[in-house]
Amino acid sequence: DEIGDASKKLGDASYNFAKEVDWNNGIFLQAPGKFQPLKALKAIDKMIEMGAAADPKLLKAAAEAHHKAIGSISGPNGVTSRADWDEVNAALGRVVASVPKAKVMAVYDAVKDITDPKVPAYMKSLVNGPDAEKAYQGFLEFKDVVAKNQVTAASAPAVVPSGDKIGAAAKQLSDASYPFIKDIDWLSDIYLKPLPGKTAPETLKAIDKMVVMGSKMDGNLLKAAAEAHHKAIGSVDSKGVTSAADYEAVNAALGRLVASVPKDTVMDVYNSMAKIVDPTVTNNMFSKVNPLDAVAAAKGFYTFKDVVQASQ
Ligand code: DGD
Ligand code: CLA
Ligand code: CLA
Ligand code: PID
Ligand code: PID
Ligand code: PID
Ligand code: PID
Ligand code: PID
Repeated sequence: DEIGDASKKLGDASYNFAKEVDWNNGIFLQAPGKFQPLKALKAIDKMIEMGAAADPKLLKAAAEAHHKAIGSISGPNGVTSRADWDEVNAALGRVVASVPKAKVMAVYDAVKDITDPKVPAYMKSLVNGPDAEKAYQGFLEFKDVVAKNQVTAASAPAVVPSGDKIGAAAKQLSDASYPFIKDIDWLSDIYLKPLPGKTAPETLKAIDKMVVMGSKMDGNLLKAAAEAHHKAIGSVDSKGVTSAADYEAVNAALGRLVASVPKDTVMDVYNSMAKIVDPTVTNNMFSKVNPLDAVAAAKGFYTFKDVVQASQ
């Protein structure tokens, strides 16, 4: 396709730049400017809306391309192979082309809104400047091909299941865990802190398992889960807490999503995360909430998971 061909030209223009970026730099975990969690949540909401509008088959292909690219990383900077760099760009270009332009621009505008204007120049200062300019020129030509192939209407909304066992179990889980949800400080910057003692390549291994799980999920149920999150963000209070009803809808949507992949795929995520999350992290989280609320939530979760497993 045209986007695939254009991604090769983009690769010619941008792979030198890609090799110069230190992908293992911990700076990419930081907020791109002042830490403004509720504003950042708005920007993430725009990404969720764009994801919900995208073609699920193309999202799946993009997740598969990222998994493959993680497998071909080499060198100290963590760069993927030239062929996989092109494949990721092509896959993301196709995702972008599957949503209307306004949804893409809404992401750009909202991210711009939380980004300090000095950030791009600082990023450029870490690489060879002319290579960055060449890469950007390549991006500008690529985006014209994407725009030419872009849809004007979003894909159909998800079909949301109802009257199922997971939906009923989600009500119980949510009743048991909403007090715990209200105890959590959702606006803290602690969730952007590096995991104690873990390197980027170690962390990326666990993220790869999530990428694989994402690529195996049912596309309609993933879209439904994204829509549920978008609705939930719409009802957050000044402390970032969503309404009880929207929280329940998120739990139901995520339970159905988990049930759409094999158990081993879920356990691969759990086990790889358990390897990189030190017990001091979980203990620290526990110390910040009401312990009775946390225990009640955990009980609810362990009951819920049996219902999910039964429909898996
Ligand atoms: C950039 C953008 C990269 C900066 C990276 C910041 C993004 C951080 C994202 C943090 C998100 C947080 C949530 C993630 C979840 C975490 C959960 C825990 O360097 C601009 C200005 C605005 C920049 C900020 C907006 C960036 C938007 C990026 C898209 C969002 C992606 C989402 C990321 C999230 C993660 C995804 C999963 O646009 O951008 C550089 C540009 O900066 C440079 O400015 C441009 C002008 O816009 C353009 O008009 C033009 O002037 C150009 O061109 C210069 O500069 C000139 C000539 O005109 C060209 O013809 C050509 O010759 C060129 O020069 C060659 O140099
Ligand atoms: Mg990403 C984008 C890293 C998995 C879907 N992703 C980005 C970039 C960053 C990144 C490089 C955001 C910051 C930015 O804009 O820098 N992703 C990243 C990592 C992983 C990952 C490390 C780990 C596995 N992604 C992942 C998965 C998915 C996505 C699993 C779902 C399939 N990702 C996704 C989308 C988008 C990203 C849809 C974006 O739109 C965003 C992005 O790249 O926006 C431009 C700048 C970007 C780069 C350095 C890489 C692109 C290079 C271009 C082609 C040329 C360079 C131009 C110039 C110098 C700088 C860009 C200017 C900008 C205004 C266009
Ligand atoms: Mg999420 C999970 C935040 C958007 C899909 N997501 C999580 C949690 C965290 C979170 C609360 C990971 C950390 C953790 O496990 O804490 N997501 C979060 C935010 C946003 C977002 C802030 C922003 C809008 N997500 C989002 C989108 C999607 C997903 C758009 C795609 C549709 N998310 C997704 C999946 C999963 C998450 C598939 C998970 O599996 C993971 C998760 O919750 O795993 C348990 C602990 C979790 C909580 C505090 C909230 C859940 C409470 C449960 C139901 C009861 C509590 C049990 C116990 C006390 C603690 C957990 C024990 C553990 C061993 C299970
Ligand atoms: C400017 C000036 C003009 C010239 C110009 C110009 C530049 C405009 C630009 C630009 C626009 C632009 C847009 C970009 C958009 C990036 C969008 C990224 C989206 C990320 C998403 C993340 C996610 C997911 C994902 C799917 C999940 C949901 C999420 C489901 C169903 C200024 C050059 C024209 C870069 C969507 C993917 C996993 C949230 O106009 O003179 O330069 O860049 O998890 O969905 O689960
Ligand atoms: C524009 C103007 C509108 C019209 C429009 C428009 C276009 C927007 C577009 C577009 C946005 C867009 C985004 C693209 C982003 C590509 C990002 C590629 C990232 C590749 C990576 C590869 C890798 C790895 C990996 C992880 C490793 C690092 C690496 C570590 C820690 C402008 C059409 C709407 C194409 C990250 C995955 C292995 C490097 O909006 O008018 O056209 O395209 O090895 O991580 O090692
Ligand atoms: C300038 C002027 C214009 C011309 C121009 C220009 C240059 C702009 C530039 C540039 C922008 C730019 C951006 C770059 C962005 C790179 C983003 C990389 C993201 C990597 C991540 C990696 C990671 C991980 C991971 C998980 C870990 C955390 C991390 C935990 C819990 C100035 C040329 C356009 C280079 C996210 C995945 C391992 C961080 O605009 O005229 O030159 O470069 O380790 O999670 O640890
Ligand atoms: C233990 C001991 C026994 C008893 C037991 C027990 C507990 C096991 C547990 C547990 C397992 C477990 C699993 C959990 C899994 C969570 C998985 C989260 C996945 C997140 C993903 C994120 C993403 C995306 C997304 C889609 C994108 C890709 C991504 C596309 C196509 C120890 C109780 C049985 C909690 C996949 C969703 C946006 C990466 O076994 O005695 O306690 O918890 O962006 O994909 O866009
Ligand atoms: C298990 C054992 C195997 C069998 C198995 C199994 C099950 C795994 C499961 C499962 C995993 C799983 C995960 C679920 C996670 C639910 C997470 C809910 C999160 C809700 C949120 C709501 C909100 C918001 C929001 C953003 C705001 C904060 C809030 C800010 C900054 C165990 C079956 C494989 C159900 C986050 C979105 C508005 C609170 O593996 O043997 O069954 O379920 O307002 O953000 O304000």
